[in-house]
Amino acid sequence: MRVLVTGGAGFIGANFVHQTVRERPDVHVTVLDALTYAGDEASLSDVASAITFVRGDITDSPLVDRLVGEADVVIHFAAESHNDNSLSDPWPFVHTNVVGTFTLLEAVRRHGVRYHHISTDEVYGDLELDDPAKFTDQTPYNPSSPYSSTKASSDLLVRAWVRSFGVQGTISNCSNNYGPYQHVEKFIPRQITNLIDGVRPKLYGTGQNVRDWIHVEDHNTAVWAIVERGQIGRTYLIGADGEVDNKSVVETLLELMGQPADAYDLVSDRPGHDMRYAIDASTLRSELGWTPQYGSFRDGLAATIDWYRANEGWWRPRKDATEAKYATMGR
Ligand code: NAD
Ligand code: TDX
Repeated sequence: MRVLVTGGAGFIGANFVHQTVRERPDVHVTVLDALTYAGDEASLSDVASAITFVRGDITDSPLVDRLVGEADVVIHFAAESHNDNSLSDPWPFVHTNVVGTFTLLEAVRRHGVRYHHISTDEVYGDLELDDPAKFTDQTPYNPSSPYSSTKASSDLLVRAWVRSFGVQGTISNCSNNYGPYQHVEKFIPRQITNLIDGVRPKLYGTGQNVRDWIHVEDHNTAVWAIVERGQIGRTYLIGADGEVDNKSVVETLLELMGQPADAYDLVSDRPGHDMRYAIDASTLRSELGWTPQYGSFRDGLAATIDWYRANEGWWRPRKDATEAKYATMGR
């Protein structure tokens, strides 16, 4: 099987490529990635000899057309992925998330190639802290940020291309991922690398916001389950019942890294900050037989801390520029 992975030099894509090379010798992976500030070819150095890497933009229609024509399946991870950036400069989000998805959909339509679309739970908006509900595939779309609205737009394009043009597509909406190779702009790696540098973690607002954490390896086993056994046209929600508030995440990191539990700072809140995400992944479990393997969030965080300690050469080059960008946002 020939798989075209867009965004394979980013966090989740790179982990997906590692997992695939490790566990599926019958699959040949081609990565298409523009290597934006968020992409790093070094994230694929361990598997470089086993894959084909193409540097290019998913809005480059002739390039996309050629690569899709050579693939059996397209798995579309590439995106502008960070909410804070989308608040200061939304255009790249429209370009990559909307125009890029359109470009891929037109190519899979021409070539009749199977397409899986990676998306986020943020398309559903947010939940109140005391709401017993979780997101399901019936929850109405209600995105809050330029990031989540462009992801929602891309999902709707997929649904239309499946219905109107018979594209063989599936969609997954996953909750917050953590694990190796995540950019230091994101919450958990930012705090781990701050602590390595002797800087106090920074919590937005009051730290009460809840995210539903899943280890990136579990996300990626779910993606394979959908690619292999998912029903065309369906949306699958991916989550591992991992709701934790941000303050508790920081307190656990502080404890695991030998600091007092209150050694963090509260900083100004993200505008429009979603309060809570929570995924009901029962369909994925019951229909596709998927189960997450990373049971303990605390153990997963400890392993992630070890990874950032052991791989300073990977994240260090991006740290100062990331913090400089945050300084301009007052966060
Ligand atoms: P990331 O920002 O770490 O990686 C994105 C990758 O896409 C980078 O390698 C970048 O170079 C590449 N890219 C960006 N624009 C491109 C373009 N125009 N052409 C080609 N390549 C381009 O993102 P991530 O966290 O790995 O997220 C991957 C996907 O998973 C995204 O679609 C995101 O919306 C989705 N998702 C992420 C999370 C999460 O917690 N990180 C949760 C749910 C869904
Ligand atoms: O320094 C910080 N302090 C802080 O309190 C940062 C960077 C974040 N936060 C908060 C904001 C969120 O409530 O932590 C939470 C997580 O923040 P992010 O890592 O920016 O993730 P989030 O905005 O929840 O979005 C993530 O999950 C869904 C990914 O970035 C998206 O790509 C994915 O779709």
